[in-house]
Amino acid sequence: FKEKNPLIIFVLGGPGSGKGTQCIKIAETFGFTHLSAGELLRKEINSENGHIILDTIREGHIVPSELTVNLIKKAMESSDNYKFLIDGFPRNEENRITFERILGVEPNAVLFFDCPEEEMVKRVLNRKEGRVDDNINTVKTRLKEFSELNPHVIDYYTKRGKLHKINAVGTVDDIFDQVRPVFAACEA
Ligand code: UP5
Ligand code: MG
Repeated sequence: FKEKNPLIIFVLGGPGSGKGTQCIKIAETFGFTHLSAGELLRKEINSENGHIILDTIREGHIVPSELTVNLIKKAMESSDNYKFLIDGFPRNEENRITFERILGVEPNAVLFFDCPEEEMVKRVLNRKEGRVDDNINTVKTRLKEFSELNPHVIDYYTKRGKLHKINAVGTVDDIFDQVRPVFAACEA
C-alpha cells in the first residue's frame, strides 16, 4: 500500500463539529475520496462483528482499533484514487498507533474542526438521520470521550507540524473558506 504513495488527510473534530459536511465539499473540490470511519462502521452493523459495533456506537464509546483500521484499509485498497480524507479517525492514541502499524504510513496533514460543545449538541440533536447515537445521553458520552482522548492526538500532530485548526463556527461556506487554503497548498 505504501508503494501507492497515498495522500492522506485525517479530519478530526467532536460530534456535530461538521467534519462530514466539510469533507463532502473537500472531496468535490479537490478530488479526494471521503472515508468516514463512523460510516464504514455503521455499514458493518449486520456483519459478523456487527453486534460489537452496534453496542459500542449506541453507547457512544470507541470501537476496537483493529476493527476500524481494517475497514479503512480495505476501503483505501479498493479505491483507484490515491487522495484520501479519513473523517472521524483517529479518536485516540491507540487508534493512531494501530493505523501506523497496520498501514505503515502516516497522514500528510490533519484538520481539526474546533467547535464549542453547546453548538455541537445543538447540531447533533437537530439532525434528522435517525442515527442510534443522536440522543442526549449518547451525545454526552461521545463528548466526554472526545474531550478526554482527542487532545492527545491533537498534541501529537501539533508537535509534528501537521495540524491545521479550523474555527468550526459560522456558515458552511465560511468554514470552507478556511479549509480551502490547506488543500490549495497540497495541490501546489
Ligand atoms: N451542520 C454542519 N455544518 C454546520 C454549520 N457550519 N452550521 C450549522 N450546522 C451545520 O454535521 C452535523 C449536523 O450539523 C448536520 O445536521 C449538518 O447539516 C449540520 P456533520 O457534518 O454531520 O458533523 P460531523 O462532525 O460529521 O458529526 P458526526 O455526528 O458524524 O460526528 P461523530 O464523530 O460523532 O460521528 P462518527 O460518525 O464519526 O462516529 C460515530 C460513532 O462511531 C462514534 O461515536 C464511535 O462510537 C464510532 N467510531 C469509532 O468507534 N471509531 C472511529 O474511528 C470512528 C467512529
Ligand atoms: Mg460525520
